[in-house]
Amino acid sequence: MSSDNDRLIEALNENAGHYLKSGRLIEAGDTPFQSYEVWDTPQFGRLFRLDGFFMTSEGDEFFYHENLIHVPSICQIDPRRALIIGGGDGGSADELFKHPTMEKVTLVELDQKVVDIARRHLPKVHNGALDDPRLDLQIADGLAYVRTTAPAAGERFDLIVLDLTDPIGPAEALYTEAFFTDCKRLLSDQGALSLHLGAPVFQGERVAMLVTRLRRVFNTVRPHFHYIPLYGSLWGMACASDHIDPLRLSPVEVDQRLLSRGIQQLQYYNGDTHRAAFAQPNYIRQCLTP
Ligand code: AAT
Repeated sequence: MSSDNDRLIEALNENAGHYLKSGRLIEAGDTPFQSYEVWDTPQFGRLFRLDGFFMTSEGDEFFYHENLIHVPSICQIDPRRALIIGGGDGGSADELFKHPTMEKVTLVELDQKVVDIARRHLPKVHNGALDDPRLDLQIADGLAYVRTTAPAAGERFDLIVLDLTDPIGPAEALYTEAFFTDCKRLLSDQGALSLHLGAPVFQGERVAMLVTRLRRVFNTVRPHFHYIPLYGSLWGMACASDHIDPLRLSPVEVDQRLLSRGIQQLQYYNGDTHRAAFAQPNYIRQCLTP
């Protein structure tokens, strides 16, 4: 048995949580916004935490980023412009650039230090996406950015990705009905919002509340669920849109689109996982029924 001080522990609620053996500390410090640590862990290699919460790791990042990005974007005919709020590690941008029609990804990250850390320590998470010429990197508060941006009709976003810390503490205001409404204003006529919701088993009220808020703003809200190893649990995500519905694509159509777009190197996502992610056990259906 290892002692508590070689463990990185994350609480999922006040009664439960999970841990990973820490391994070697590579860098730690405080930014003007949050504290950070980069570890080299035996289970997942490089691992990044903010304020003591797991953000991403090079060993499991594909579970999170592939589903957050490809579930909505495969439903769009030609995803061309995307906005990521948060996501300074570059993992979401990397997945977006796999769609050959992608012309521009605007990434609005609050904390310059997160981008610096990712460039230095997390190359297997961003795979160079942070230096892709199609990336428009802006260090700013996503809340203010979404409120004040007024793109011309042809410059609206096909996808807005909330790749944010959990809706407790600083990011709380980016999970409100008002913020979702501001995001909707920026979406194109194939537009969708993609975000993560939390752990239905351990944070059921949070997941249900977010789905309710999204349903007040968007016509079609499709929660989907994936096991995310770093987060220690089944994790909810949602695709919210007035234009696309991920349930309309069959597994075969998803696989055909992946093939025709030349997206062949994914580690998680395929037509079967796309469809399966929307299959909800009864207790989750009940949790999500208003
Ligand atoms: N790609 C998976 C990693 C993240 S990190 C979330 C990012 O959101 C952090 O870099 C943080 O600095 C940024 N962020 C927080 N608030 C804002 C804001 N207001 N505007 C812009 N960026 C912000 C997601 C982790 C998910 C954790 C699940 N438990």
